Amino acid sequence: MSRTPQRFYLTTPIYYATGEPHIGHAYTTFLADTVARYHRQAGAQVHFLTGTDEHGQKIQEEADRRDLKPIELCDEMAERFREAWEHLDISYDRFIRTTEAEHIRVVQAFLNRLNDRGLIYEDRYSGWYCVHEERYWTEKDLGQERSCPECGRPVREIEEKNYFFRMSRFQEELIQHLETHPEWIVPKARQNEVLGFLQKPLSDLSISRPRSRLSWGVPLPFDEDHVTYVWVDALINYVTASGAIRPDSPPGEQGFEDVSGSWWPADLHIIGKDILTTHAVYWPTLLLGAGLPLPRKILSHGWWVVGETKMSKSLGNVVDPLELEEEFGKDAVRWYLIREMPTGHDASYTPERFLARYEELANILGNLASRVLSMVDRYRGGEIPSAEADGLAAKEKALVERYREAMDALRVHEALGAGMEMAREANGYVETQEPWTLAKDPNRSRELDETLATLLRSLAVVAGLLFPVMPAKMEELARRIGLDGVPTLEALSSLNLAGREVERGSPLFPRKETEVS
Ligand code: ME8
Repeated sequence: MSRTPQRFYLTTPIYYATGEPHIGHAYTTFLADTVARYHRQAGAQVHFLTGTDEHGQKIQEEADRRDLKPIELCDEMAERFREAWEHLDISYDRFIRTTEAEHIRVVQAFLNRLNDRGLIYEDRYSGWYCVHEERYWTEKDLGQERSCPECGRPVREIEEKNYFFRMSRFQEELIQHLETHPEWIVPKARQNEVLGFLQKPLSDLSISRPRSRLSWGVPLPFDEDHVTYVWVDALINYVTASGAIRPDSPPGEQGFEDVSGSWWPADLHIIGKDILTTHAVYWPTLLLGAGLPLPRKILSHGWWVVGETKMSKSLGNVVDPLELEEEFGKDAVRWYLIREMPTGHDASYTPERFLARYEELANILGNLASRVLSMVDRYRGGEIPSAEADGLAAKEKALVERYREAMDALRVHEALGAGMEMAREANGYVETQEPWTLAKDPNRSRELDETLATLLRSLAVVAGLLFPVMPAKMEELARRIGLDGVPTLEALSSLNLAGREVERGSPLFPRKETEVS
C-alpha cells in the first residue's frame, strides 16, 4: 500500500518578474519538481504550481527603468521563466501569472469576503517601506543603520491612507495551530522561529496602496482609488490555481464554505527562508479570515551562498545554472543542487563541490551502468539472462525504505543519498562476485546469470529512485536496460527483466577533466 496521498498539490513561490531566473529560483523549482515526480512515481495525482509575481512597486520601477510598460516587462519575464523551466524539465502542471484576469477576480472576491466579515478597516499608515522586499517596516525594525533589515537597502518614509486587515485577531488561533501541528513548518527550527515571532503582539496588516502613488496592482473591489498590496495579491495565487473559488458566482456560492472538488488546501508550499513570515503568518491569517483551510505543510529551505557571501545580483556573484548546464547537462545541475544542500539548511556553492558531486555520478552511477551493460553484452550477447535477481534483495529493501522515509519527511538530499547508495552497493557486489572469473568457468554459468540479473535489477531500482531528480538520464538508463519507461516504486516489486536487450551506448555521465568556475 502506498503511504503517499492519492492527490498532492504543491507550489513554488511565484517569482518576481523583474529579473532573470537564477540558481536560487532553480533550486526551489528543482526541489519542487523532484517532490512532484516522487509523488507521481508513487501513484498520486499531482498538481504542481509555479508562476510569476507581476504587480507592485518593484515591477513598476523596473519597467520604468527599462522604458517599458509594466505588462510588457511581465510578458517578457514570464516567458523567460517558462522557457527556463521547460528547458530544465520542470514538470509543472500550471504556470500562473498574477496579471491573469481570473486571478484578479479571485483576489477581489477574497477581499470582498474579508470585508463582508468585518475584517477590513481604513486608517492612516505611517512608517517605512522597502521596495526591493515590498515590505513595511517600523521605526524599531530599521535599527541603527536605518536601512531594510532584510536586504540592507535604503527605505522610504510613507504616510498615507491604507486599508488594514485585522491580522491581530488571528494571533491566538495561529499559535494554536502551530502548537497542535508541530511539523507544520519544516525544518523544525523555522517552526520555532515563527512561534518566537508570535510571542510579540501581532499588528494588523496594511493591504492596500493609494492608486495615486502606485497604480500597478489589483484595484480594491470596494475602493477603486486603492490597489491591493502585492504580497496579499501574490499569496492568493495558491488559491486561484487550486480552482476553489468561483469569483463570478454570487456571494455565498463562491466556494469559500466548501473547497471539495478543488485542489485546496495545498499539501505543500515550498519557499525559501526569506519569505517565511509572509507564508507562515500573513497567509494563514488571511486564510483564517476568509474561512478557508490552511495549507498542510510549508517547507522553508535554506539559502545558497557563494563561499561565505549571500548570492546577490548586486554583488555580481550569482551563479547561472544554465551556464553549468551547457557544460555538464541539466541533470547534473539538478543532482548537484538537490543532493548537496541538506534540505532546509544553507549550502555554499563552490566549483570544487560541484565537480565532486559530478564525479559521484560519473564514477559510481555511470561506471556501474557502463560495466554492467558491457558485461551483459560480452557474456550474454546483450540479452538479460533469466535467473534469480535477488543477490542484493535485503540491501534493496532497506534502501528503498530509507528513500521513501526521507522523501516523505522532506529530507530530499538524504533520499537521493539512499538512491546513490544502491549504486554503490551494486558496484561492491561486482567486486565480490567477480563476474569475469565466473565467466571463465562453464560450471558457474548459473551463478553468472544470477549475478548479471541482480545487477540489472539494481540499475532498474536506481533509475526508479533517482528519476525524480534526474528524469532525462534515468529515462535513458531505463531504455538502455530494455524498459519502455522508468518503473514506478510499486512496479519494482514485480519487475521482470529477463530476455530484454540492453544497449551499451556511450557513458551516461562522461568523465570531465575541465575546471568549473
Ligand atoms: O520573494 N538560495 O520572489 P523572488 C535559495 N515574489 N533560494 C533562493 C535564493 C538563494 N540564494 N534566491 C532566491 C519573491 N531563492 C516573491 C514570492 S510567493 C507568493 C511570492 C528562491 O523572485 C527562494 O525560493 O524574490 C526564495 O524564497 C525565492 O527564490 C524568492 O524569489
